[in-house]
Amino acid sequence: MLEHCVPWPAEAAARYRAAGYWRGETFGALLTRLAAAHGDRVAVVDGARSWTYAELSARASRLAAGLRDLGIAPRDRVIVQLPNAAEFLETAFALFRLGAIPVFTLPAHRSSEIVHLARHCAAVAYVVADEHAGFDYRTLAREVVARAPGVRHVLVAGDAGEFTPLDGVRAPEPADLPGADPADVALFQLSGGTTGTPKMIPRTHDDYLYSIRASAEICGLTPRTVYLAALPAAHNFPMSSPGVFGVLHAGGRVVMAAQPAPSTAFPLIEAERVTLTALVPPLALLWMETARTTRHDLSSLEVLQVGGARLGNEAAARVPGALGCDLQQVYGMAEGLVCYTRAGDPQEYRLTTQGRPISPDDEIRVVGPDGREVPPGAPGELLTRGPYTIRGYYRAGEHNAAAFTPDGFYRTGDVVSRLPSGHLVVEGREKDQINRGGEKIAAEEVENHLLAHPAVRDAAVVAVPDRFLGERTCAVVVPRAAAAGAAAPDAAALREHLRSRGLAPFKIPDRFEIVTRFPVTGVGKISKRELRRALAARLAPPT
Ligand code: OOB
Repeated sequence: MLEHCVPWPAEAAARYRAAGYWRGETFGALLTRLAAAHGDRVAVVDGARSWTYAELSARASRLAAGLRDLGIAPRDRVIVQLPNAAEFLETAFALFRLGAIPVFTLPAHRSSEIVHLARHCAAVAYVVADEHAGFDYRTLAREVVARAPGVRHVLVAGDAGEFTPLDGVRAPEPADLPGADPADVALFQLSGGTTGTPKMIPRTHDDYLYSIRASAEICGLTPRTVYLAALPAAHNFPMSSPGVFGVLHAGGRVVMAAQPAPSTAFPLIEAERVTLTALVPPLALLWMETARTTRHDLSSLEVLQVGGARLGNEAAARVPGALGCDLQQVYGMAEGLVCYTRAGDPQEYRLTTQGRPISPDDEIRVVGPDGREVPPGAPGELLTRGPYTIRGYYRAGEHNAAAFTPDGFYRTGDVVSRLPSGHLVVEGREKDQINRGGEKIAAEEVENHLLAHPAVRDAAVVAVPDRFLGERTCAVVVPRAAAAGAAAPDAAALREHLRSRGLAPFKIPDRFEIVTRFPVTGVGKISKRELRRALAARLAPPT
C-alpha cells in the first residue's frame, strides 16, 4: 500500500478476499470490462454531450497515455477539482488506468484547503474547470502553484489561459500502461473532519469497488437505471453510494447536473427520464416545495436517496407524496461504512431509521463514555470496522491514535441507537463538527483561522439549530482588549478575514457573536455544550 497509509491486518485482508468482497479488480480494468459488456450504451450525459461506454473507455485511455507523457507516474497524487461534467469521469478513469491517485476535492474548496492538501500529499498536478458557478478556478490555480510548488501541472477543462488545456493532453492513441495493484490506494476522499485541517482518506480499489458493487446490488440498479448526479460527484455519497460509479458498474446511465437546484435538475429529470438521484436533506425539502408547482414531468423518478445529515421523520414521510417516488435513507461516511434502508424494509423503518450496513462483515459497536457497549436500543457512540472502512487516515499517525481504537475500529463521533433489526437511528453527534445541511465543518479549522486575526483573543465555533439546514454555524468571538481607539472586530470584518484566508465559503460562519468571555467547564475549558444551549435559547424563534 502507498506509504503513510494504514493497511488492514493480513488476517482481515485474507478474510475479506476469501468472502469474495475483495476481488482483485482495479477501476481501470472495471471500465474495460464495462466497455466490452455495454460498449454502445450511453454511460454519461452532460448537456448536449453523451458518451457511450466504449467512448468513455477510449477517452480515458488516451488521457491516461497523455498524462503519462507529461511525466505523471503511478502513485503520483493528482488533485481533482471538477464540477459535475463528463470530464469528471474521464479524468478519474484516466488516473485509475495510469495508477496515479486522484484526490477528490469539492468545487467549493478554496486555497486554504487545496494548498494544504497539495502540500500534505505532495501532489504533482491539479485538474480544474476553467470556471464554474461564477468562480474562476484559474485564479485559484495561480495561488495553488505559487504556494505548493510541487504542483508541476495545472490541467484545465475549457479555456486554460496560461495553463495546459485538458483537451490538449489526450494522446492520439492509448498506450500500454502498467496499471495499478488492486490492493493499493485508488483514490483519496476527504474527511468532514474535526481537526484543524481536512484529513485524507485512502480508499483502495478492492475496498471501494466492494462498497460500490454491493451498493448497486442493494439499490437494485440495472442497465435501465438513469442516475442524476446532482450533488458534487466528488463527494462519497454521489460517487459511490451507489452514485456515479455504482450506476456505471450496473451498466446504467449517469446524467451530470451542474447544480442541484430544481431549475437545473427538474428539466434534466424530464428530458433524460431519470430514475434515481441523491440529495442532502435541505435540497430534498427544496425539491418537495418546488415540485408542488413545477411544470416538469418528474414521473420517471423511482427513488430519491437522502443522506449526509439527518432527515426529519416528518419530512421523510412527505417524500413519496411530494415527489411520487420512494425514499431511501443513506447514512454513510467517506471513511467507509454506509447504511441503507432497503426497498423491502417495513415502511416505518424506511421513514424513521437511517438504514443498516452494506456488509454482513461490517462490525458495529455502540458504546458509552466508558468505551463499553450500551444495552440494545440505547444511544451511544458508533464504532465500526469492516471490509471497506479505513484503518487510518493518510499521514496522520497522531490523529489516527485518537480516531481509531487499538483494535482498528473507526470512532465515528456519531451518536446512534441500534434496533434489534440492525437498523441504526442517528441521534446526534459527539464530534466537534457542524453538519450544515450535509456539509461538514470542523470547528477547530474555522477557530484556527479566526485566531489568526489580530483583534481576536479567543474563538469558539458551534452549531445552532436551523429549520432548513438542520444546523447553521455560529462563531463566538472574544476580542482582544481594544487598544485605545481600536474597534472590536465586527461580523463583516471577520467574514472578510476568513474569505481572504481562502476558506471554502460554506465554512464561513452564518453568524458571529462578540462576547467578553466564554462559559467554562469545571476544569476551566470552554463549555461548547453551554454555549450551544445559550445560543439556541436566544436564537430560537419566538413560539
Ligand atoms: C456522508 O459522508 P461524510 O464523510 O461527508 O460525512 C459523514 C458524517 C457521518 O459521520 C454523520 O455524522 C453524517 O455525516 N451523516 C448523517 C447521515 N449521513 C451522514 N447523519 C445523519 N443522518 C444521515 N443519513 O455524509 C455520506 C457518505 C456516504 C453516503 C451518505 C453520506
